[in-house]
Amino acid sequence: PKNRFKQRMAKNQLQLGLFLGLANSISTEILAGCGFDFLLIDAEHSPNDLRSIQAQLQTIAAYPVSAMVRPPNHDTSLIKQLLAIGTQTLLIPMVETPQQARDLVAAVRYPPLGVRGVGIALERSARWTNIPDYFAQVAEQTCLIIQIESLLGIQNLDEILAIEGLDAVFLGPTDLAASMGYLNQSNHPEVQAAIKQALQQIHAAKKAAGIFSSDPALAKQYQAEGVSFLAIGADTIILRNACVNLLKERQKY
Ligand code: 3PY
Repeated sequence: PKNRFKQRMAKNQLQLGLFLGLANSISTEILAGCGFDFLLIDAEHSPNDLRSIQAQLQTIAAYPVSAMVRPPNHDTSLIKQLLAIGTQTLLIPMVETPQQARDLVAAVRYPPLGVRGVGIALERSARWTNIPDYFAQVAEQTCLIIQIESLLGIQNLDEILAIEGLDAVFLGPTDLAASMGYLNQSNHPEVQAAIKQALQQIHAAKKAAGIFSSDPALAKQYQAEGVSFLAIGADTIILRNACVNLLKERQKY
């Protein structure tokens, strides 16, 4: 299948998405029908495993929304499994050095460019069959996004951006703020200045940029600064807020 997220990213179209931490196909199916451009299945901070991720990929595939998966780390074997179960767009957390970025590019590509193992008879990505142009399709549709979310990552950004095979950079304001000594203060002027500067560097390298922001005013500012894909919330917090607000309203009566 085509990777609509990657196609829209190439055209610089604004895409809005949601983090999924509930780790279940029923809530994911409800959210898949809401009109988001992408849904990020998170395994860094949420209890998603390979089976829950695969079930959600199957669910999302029935709707006009793109799936993205964030593994908990850079483990090559895990990345191989995520690709095998049909992940087309990967968001890799905490990339800090050019070597890490090069290793990630190698992990998502088949030889000779990379080290991804070949086992298509067992893989959902190949639909368990021998599609004639499978390898060309995979090369075209796979989208590798790295997260820059630490001071070291920011310091190495230009060198990282020069590495071939990275499709986009996603900034993580919360972790970046923490690494700059401003835990839980992603609105701090120094953090905002670092984000603005990073966006300029990403733009100059002709790469797409994404970011997380649930604050509408900040999200607008990031868009003006060159962000084309935005995660604007998480299923967990939306569910909680909706319930808290419902109870607040009813206590009026
Ligand atoms: C961060 O802000 O650090 C993220 O990883 C996005 O949620």
